[in-house]
Amino acid sequence: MKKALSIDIGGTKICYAIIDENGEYLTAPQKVSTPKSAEEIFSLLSSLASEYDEQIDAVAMATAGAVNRDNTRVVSSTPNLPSGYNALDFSKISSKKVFVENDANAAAWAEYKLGAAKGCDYSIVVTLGTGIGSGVINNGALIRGKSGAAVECGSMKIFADKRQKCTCGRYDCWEAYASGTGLRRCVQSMALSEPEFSTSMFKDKNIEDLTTYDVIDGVRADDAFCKKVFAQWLEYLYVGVVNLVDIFDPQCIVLSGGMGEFIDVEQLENRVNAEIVVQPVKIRLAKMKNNAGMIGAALLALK
Ligand code: BMX
Repeated sequence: MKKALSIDIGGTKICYAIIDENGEYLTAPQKVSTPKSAEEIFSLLSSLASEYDEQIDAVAMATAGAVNRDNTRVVSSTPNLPSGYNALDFSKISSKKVFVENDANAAAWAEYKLGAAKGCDYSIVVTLGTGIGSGVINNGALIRGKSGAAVECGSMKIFADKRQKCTCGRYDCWEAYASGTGLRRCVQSMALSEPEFSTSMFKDKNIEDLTTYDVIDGVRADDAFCKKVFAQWLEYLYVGVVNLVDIFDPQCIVLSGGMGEFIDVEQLENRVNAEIVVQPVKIRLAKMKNNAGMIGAALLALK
């Protein structure tokens, strides 16, 4: 049975584990904070690869950022990753095969092979985290595009009149509204505009300190203001999902990320199906939660 050291690299944390070609964990996933510079990330990855060198056949990486067609490096990324990251040649971290894939593409592969999209040769995974990631399976294969970078749908524009700047420096990317970070922006701006904030459980908190977690806690506690914020965030999510379904005509869309459990998936599915021009779609929550990227990267690396 072949094994990979699989590493998921995000802007805030790096997770890793040894995973076999069936997607089973051979070691418990471990988590470390993402170092602040590209050089430190590279040396951390190199030392992990040498630590596990004798136990593995390959190093698999799921990373934020658009990955090249050779699956060796990132070709473009938002400032959620440190400057210099795109220049790193990951094939140099180990003498073993190193396979790099975009985190959401890897998650899409894992959900297709083992999770919520199993059996759906036409499926999409949307990851709702710091940014919005997406991976599209078309006829049983990932859509890669001419440079490997296809379907960075967090960068899809949802307004044309420059309402909100995105972390990438452009305006009105979908992820500026419907990511986890988007929910934080939403709560902070609605705290200024919505009368319900004055009776909210968070009314005494500094507006700039309101977080995504506050909204989630408020929704759990039935707080009217937080429910209104979450409903607005869901509208942003809905708009993007409709666009994706009309473009790719998938059998199912899988939503992944911590906010998933608060989404009324059935209601979202009904609304989306009432709007689209293609045939009806199923909307599901991810089965593998935050580990899908690591598992998908390992499956792809050992394929
Ligand atoms: C951004 C982009 C994608 C990534 C997605 C989810 C960067 C650094 N990231 O749209 O490549 O798939 O975020 O990333 O360019 P996460 O950080 O939310 O996991």
